[in-house]
Amino acid sequence: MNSQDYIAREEKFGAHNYNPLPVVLERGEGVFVWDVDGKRYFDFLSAYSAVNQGHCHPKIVDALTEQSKILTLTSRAFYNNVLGEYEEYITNYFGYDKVLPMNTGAEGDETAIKLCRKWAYQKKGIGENEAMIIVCEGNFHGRTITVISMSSDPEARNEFGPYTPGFITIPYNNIDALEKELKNPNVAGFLVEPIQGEAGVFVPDEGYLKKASDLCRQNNVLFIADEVQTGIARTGKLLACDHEDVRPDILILGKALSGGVLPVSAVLADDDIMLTIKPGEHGSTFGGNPVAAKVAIAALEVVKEEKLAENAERLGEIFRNEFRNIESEMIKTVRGKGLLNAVVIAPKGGKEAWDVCLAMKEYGVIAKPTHGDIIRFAPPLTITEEQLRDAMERIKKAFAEFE
Ligand code: IF1
Repeated sequence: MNSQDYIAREEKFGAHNYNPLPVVLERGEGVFVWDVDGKRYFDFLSAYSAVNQGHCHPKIVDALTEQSKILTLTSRAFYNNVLGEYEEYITNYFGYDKVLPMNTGAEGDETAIKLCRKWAYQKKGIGENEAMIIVCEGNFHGRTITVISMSSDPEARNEFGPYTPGFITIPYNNIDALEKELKNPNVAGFLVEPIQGEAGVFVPDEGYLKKASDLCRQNNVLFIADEVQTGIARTGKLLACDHEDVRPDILILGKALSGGVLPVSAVLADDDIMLTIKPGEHGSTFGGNPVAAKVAIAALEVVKEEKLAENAERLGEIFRNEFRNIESEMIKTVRGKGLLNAVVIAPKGGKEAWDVCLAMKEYGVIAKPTHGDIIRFAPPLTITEEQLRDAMERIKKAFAEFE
């Protein structure tokens, strides 16, 4: 079978809810992936920041294989000997009293919303079914009905209604709008991405998160950070909130929490919030399973052992500087933090971001356009300076094709 055959088979038997770049991958190691013809690529998507630790990281894969030979799943109907070890590890790691383990990022967001609402009724004293959560325009928190009910993106929400009520939408990066809505006594939480990923790696003004979190505290409103994409060293700190010394009341993690080997998400909070959910009120068959627990410990250890946050910070600077030096009329804006970056593409002679991605693919770098005119650049955080410079040369050649 060649690439075309693989693509045709997916087209025939798979739902058409994606439009992938035409590359068929079969192997990954570190920052590289190989296609079915044996051609090697730098992976500049990292599975949407899930493989921050690099593809098939040996330590993480060892944790996966070792634990999967011993015990994979007990459900939460019984205790197991691994979950507590993970709970202790991750709560110490991020500095919270408790963790609630789930699987996908969207489930993490759902969990945070449920937790916020419980807290609103039990602790803040909001009337039954009256709790409101403030969210931001351009947000992306996943694909469930409640999560898309918070979305302002027509593609994500149209014709999926009716929608879940209880959300107030304000512009992102706008403190005045937040301050105004916080006057509403039924507001229980403010859910925010420290950098908006799907919106095109939109970095808010310096001080925005700090002011927002201070205002939430003053108004007895929970500051809830969705760090599913920005967390785990991606932006040059362990959490993107760390750039402003902000400590979320509820922290949502996913993606790289497993280094991309299986879906693992987590919600962290202190007892005052977390203990408002009682036995039987929330859960998941797979959440906190022994394999996920061992994998997440390994994935988090790798982040510290290999100093991935420091590497992301340093190489992110180099990436943006190098990119800004590329002479191309197609490069409109370069923005980002750490190794979460985006380039806004100005179309030229009918050629767009998609064509640039196809050209980069020919030169051995894969990335994906979003919103038509933005290319996200997010390599694994294990990338070395030499590898980054090699990839940059290839990216430059791709842009030169359009001059
Ligand atoms: C898709 C983007 C990335 C997320 C934040 C929760 C979730 C996500 C901040 C849900 C997921 C994804 C999912 C992926 C595309 C993607 C994405 F393009 F939409 F913006 F990463 F850049 N919170 N992000 O970014 O996590 O339930 O998927 O585990 O194809 O939907 P999930």
